[in-house]
Parts: sequence; structure tokens; C-alpha cells
Amino acid sequence: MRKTFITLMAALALGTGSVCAQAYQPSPENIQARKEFQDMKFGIFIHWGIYSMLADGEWVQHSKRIDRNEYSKLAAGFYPSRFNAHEWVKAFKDAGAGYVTITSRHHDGFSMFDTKATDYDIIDATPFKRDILKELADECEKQGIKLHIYYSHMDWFRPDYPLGGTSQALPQPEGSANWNSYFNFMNTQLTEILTNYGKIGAIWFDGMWDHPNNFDWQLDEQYALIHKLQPACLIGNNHHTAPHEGEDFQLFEQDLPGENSAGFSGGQKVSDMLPLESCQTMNNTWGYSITDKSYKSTDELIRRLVKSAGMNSNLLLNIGPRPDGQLPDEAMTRLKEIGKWTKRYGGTIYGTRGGLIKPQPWGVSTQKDNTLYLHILDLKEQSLTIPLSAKKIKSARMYDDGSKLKLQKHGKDSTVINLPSVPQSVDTIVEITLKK
Ligand code: JFZ
Repeated sequence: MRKTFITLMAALALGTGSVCAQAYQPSPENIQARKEFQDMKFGIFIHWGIYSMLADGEWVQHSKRIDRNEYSKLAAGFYPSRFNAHEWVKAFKDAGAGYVTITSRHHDGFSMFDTKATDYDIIDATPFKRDILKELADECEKQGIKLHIYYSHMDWFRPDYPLGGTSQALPQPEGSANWNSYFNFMNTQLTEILTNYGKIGAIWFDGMWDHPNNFDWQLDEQYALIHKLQPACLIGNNHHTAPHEGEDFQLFEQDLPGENSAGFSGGQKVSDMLPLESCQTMNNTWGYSITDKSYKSTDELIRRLVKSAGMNSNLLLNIGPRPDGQLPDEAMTRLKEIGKWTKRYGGTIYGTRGGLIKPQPWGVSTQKDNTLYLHILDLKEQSLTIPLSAKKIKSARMYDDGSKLKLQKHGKDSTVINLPSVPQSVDTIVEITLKK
């Protein structure tokens, strides 16, 4: 009986296999990793490559219409004499970040790690000859933060990459496109990344928007390879649309989930199943820019972290290191200041999820079990009305000094909280204990 059943199921599976691909089932390790990812809430994004030398952002090859062979000569001059992985990781950790996401290979196609798949990489093409990815991976392991890897799907160097929209403006390559060769190249590199650098928290893809929607990137196959090599490794892809099959978290660029001020997230529906991550720049550029001094204030960055937590998302805050390997002074100052805040208030962020009070004009809420944190970011008066029945609240206090707060019932579904003063600080936090 049992045998017949199994045979029948096998026949069914075979029969339908060719019609519809099997739905992605995340492994138990992957589901656990998603939870840990959400608990971390805060990561640092690093855009670093040979473009940093031109000090005009990571798109400089494109924006200046540089010939690929000319551009590639930059590599022989890349010698980041002040690069120190220990110092980087310490600075990220002290800021309160739980992970770092670094560009292993950006659109310019240059690999910042030791790879056998090409000579256009930091070991073979630069006098520096140090595998910065390995040094970073070892430091992350030592200091206990996670390593995530940015990997570009598009490439402005290899002739086998099928020319996409962005390549039109660039001097054309010699040689002809060959998708199979390019696809194998990427998969060889991904295999190296997932084999030689310890546990990788996530692969962060970018660039598939270079081709129209009907281009077949063979994502299923590539994603399956990643999940086979490291089942707990999360996959995210900056394609600005709803998550594809096989992806483990959803990305938002320069906006919080649901917002679209930067114009990248139009029509991107926010997933209520997957972890969310919003990547944002500290100034205006991702890669190092020597002229971009438009750094957001520390207060503004803290508010963005708080807001993203209240919107159930992680914040991935970007820094573009200098060509000498050091983080810009402005970034270092901000990391230190953010660290002072997270040390004191991180308990209201880490391990929380977006709270039961949805984002309000005055701020957001985060929640861990029956503790609800109100983060007041913008309130000009001493009393705060929240859309939560007083019946559901056991007690409320100021997070800062623990002083008890008086509550007033306000209609059936809302409560007025009398604060000790008009909120002045970057984030005034009220801790509410909910009745179970
Ligand atoms: C992408 C990269 O191009 C950029 O260099 C950086 O790495 C960022 C995090 O991700 O940014 C994009 C992606 C898509 C568009 C523009 C910028 N787009 O579709 O216009």
C-alpha cells in the first residue's frame, strides 16, 4: 500500500515537473537565519573598488564614458596602504551594527577577492595582492559580526556579458557576448565566495535591471546553487520589484518599505512574509566621492534607523571607503555617535519587530513580546495620543529614567499619555507593558 503511494507520488512529481517548477521551500537553517537577520536591525554597507581611486562614485566608468581597457589600468595603481580590516569591523561593531555587506564585484566587473575565474581581481591585477574579502571575513568571524556579499549581475568589463541598457552609452567591447560563459563565470565566483570565506550571511544581487523583464537570468539555477552550498545564506536582489521565487529578503533602495521618494520603489509591494532591508547612503553617493560632503547628521541617521525598525525593516547604512582603505572622517564620526546611541537605546531596537501601533506622524513603535516601545521622533506638545485602548495597557514609563507615566482613556480605542515635557531628544522613548 505504502509502496504504491510512493510510486504514485513520484509519478505525479515527475509528471508535473516539466510544467511547473517546484516552489522554493526555505530550509530550517534558512528560516532561523531570517529571524537572526531581522533581530540585527542594523548593518553597514561598503562600496569599495578600484573606482574609489577616481573619487567620483562607483558609476564613474559609466558617467565618464571610460573605455573598459583604459579603466582596467587603474588596477595596477590600487594600493590601499591604510586598509585595516580589524579597525573597520571594530568601527562597525562599536556603532551597533550586526553585519557588513561589501561589494565583492560591482558593475565595473573588478573582483575585490581572490578568484580563479578571472585575472581582473585584487590578487592578480593590483600590487596590493591582499585578499581584502578574506581579511574582512576573518575579522568578522573574530569580532562576531556577520558578512554579507554584494554581487553585481551586470558587468562593464567582460565581453561575454550580453550588453544591456547601461552598456549602450559605453565604448563597445571587442569580442562577442556569450551568456553561457558569463553565467558559468558568475557561478564559479559565487561558489568561491561561498566556499572560501566561511559562513556568508547573505548574497545581495544587483544589476539585473540592465535587461528587460523577459531576459532569462536563470535565477532559479543560481539561487539553488547558493542554497545548496550554504542553506542558511539569505538571498536578496535589488531589482526594485516584488521578491522573486527563491529570495529570502526584500530590498529597498534609498527609501523605507512602502516609501518611494527616490523613485526606485514605484509599485514595489512590501512583502509581509519576508524580512525587509532598506539601504541608504550617509551622503549622496555609494562609492567614495571626494566632493560629496552632503552627509546626513547623526540625528537624522538615528531617526532613519528607528523608523526602519518601526517599519519592520533593517537599515543598511552605506559608507564609501577612500582609496587608501580608510573610512572617510565624516563616516567615522557618525559611526561613533550612532554607537553612543545604540549602546544606550539599542534594547528598544534589536530583536524587535514593527510594533502593533503602525507608523504615525509623531513616530513609530517597535515591540518585543508584550513590551511596546513608542519612539517619538516629532512631537511639539507634551501629550501624546496613541491609537491603542487604555484597557490593553498595563503600565507605561519613560525609557530614559523609568519614571511612571499617567494615562488617560481617550474614547474607546485611544489613550492619551502625559509626558514629563515636550520631547526634545532625537528619539524620546516610552516603554509600554501590554496586558497579556
Ligand atoms: C544600484 C547600483 O547601481 C548602485 O551603484 C549601488 O550599488 C546601489 C546600492 O544599487 O543602484 C541602482 C539600481 C537601479 C537603478 C539605479 C540605481 N535604476 O534602476 O535606475
